[in-house]
Amino acid sequence: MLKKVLIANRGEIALRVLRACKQLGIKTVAVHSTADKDLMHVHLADESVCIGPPSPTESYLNIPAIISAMEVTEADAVHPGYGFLSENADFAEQVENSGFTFIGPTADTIRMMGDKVSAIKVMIEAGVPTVPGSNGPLDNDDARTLQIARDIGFPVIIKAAAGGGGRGMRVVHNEADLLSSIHVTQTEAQSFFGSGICYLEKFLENPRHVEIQVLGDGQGNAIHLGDRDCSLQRRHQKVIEEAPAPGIPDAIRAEVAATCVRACEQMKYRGAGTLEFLYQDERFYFIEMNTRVQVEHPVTEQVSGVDIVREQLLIAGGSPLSYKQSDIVIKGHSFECRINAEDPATFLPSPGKVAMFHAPGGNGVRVDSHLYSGYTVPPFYDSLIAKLICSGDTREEALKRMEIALDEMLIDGISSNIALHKDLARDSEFRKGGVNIHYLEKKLKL
Ligand code: MV4
Repeated sequence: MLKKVLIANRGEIALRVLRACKQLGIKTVAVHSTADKDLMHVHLADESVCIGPPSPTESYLNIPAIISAMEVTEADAVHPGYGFLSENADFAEQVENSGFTFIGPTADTIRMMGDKVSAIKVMIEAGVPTVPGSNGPLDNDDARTLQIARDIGFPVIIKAAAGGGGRGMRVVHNEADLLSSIHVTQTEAQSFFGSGICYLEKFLENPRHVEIQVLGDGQGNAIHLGDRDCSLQRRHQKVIEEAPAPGIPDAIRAEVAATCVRACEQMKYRGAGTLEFLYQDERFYFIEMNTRVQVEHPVTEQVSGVDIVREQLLIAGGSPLSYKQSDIVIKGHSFECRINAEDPATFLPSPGKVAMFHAPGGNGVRVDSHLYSGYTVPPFYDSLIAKLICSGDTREEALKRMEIALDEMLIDGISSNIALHKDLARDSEFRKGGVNIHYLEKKLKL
């Protein structure tokens, strides 16, 4: 069992990890930049260490500073949260080589999933459905590349193997543009990621973004906790997520989840993970796997009853999974509204002092936030300031609670996207369920 965990993150997720540690009786170390000394979890942690100036590269991404903080505080493990170093294989490797535990998969697994070409290969071997595509890197053989694209059929999408999350992609609609677009994407990928390797997929025009939450013990046992729909997004930033994904036939849902479990068992996956899919015309297509806890994990917790961060800590401490697949029953429905400190018109970050913060409450309402009245949101980091998670026995009940909770929520002193959420909670298409990844951007352009 872990005795002391260093939390290598900030904001709401650092607080989320701290709470899970406290519940398990694990001591906590907060590390923070000079701009973050007043963060809620820094005050609540058993110990805190300042690891550098505000710039993330010099603090939350500063590997030697974080490992040094583990040494001086004698922490035995590090929880990376999401973002920052959470999917950095070199960090995981250096943590383990220094004699500490990385709370997450092995460095090799992180590396394998970070390379989208090798991730797809692993998934195909396990029987996970993927997008028709090159199923491997493109080479210099133009005739071969052209033939692959013809076989897939246009439109196709060129993706960087080292990309992901919307970076390093280009859609091609005809043969004439293919080779030059590949060249541009490869050149960009080389300069962004240090690898120009690209692959091809059929471009799906109107998919939903549906993902499956998994847990593995690192010994070949794995379970899934069902699915989430994250289609409501703007510029690759998710705005509202929900679990379960609405309107998916039970047989299709169960079948894809079973393939995810098989993949995790085959690779002896350790910790929490998410397999991302596109869903269109009642078919799932794997695109990427995330090897971290995700921002939207609470909606899965609300409908599965599983505390995902607690499981991460227990697995890292060497415990077997607390649940068998048959213990997991998805019950009810849950939404997460991502509340950002941003200008409602321009979507630009809007940092500053929170004059007053009032969190909503009541049955089925959960607020994951590090905010408090008098706190100053610094300008250096992500603008997520709160997650409002509303749950109920039915999707309709959860939506009603979401409307009420949004009306109760008060954030004075800085701008936020609460008004956007209020609008979405009353949007008839969103209320019907099953909107695709383009819905919000189209709605906002009207
Ligand atoms: C796609 C796609 C359509 N067809 N792949 C964007 C983020 C990255 N994770 C994968 N992405 C996409 N891959 C194929 N073959 C459309 C997107 C996409 C998208 C996916 C999920 C959520 C939002 C998105 C917004 C634009 C494009």
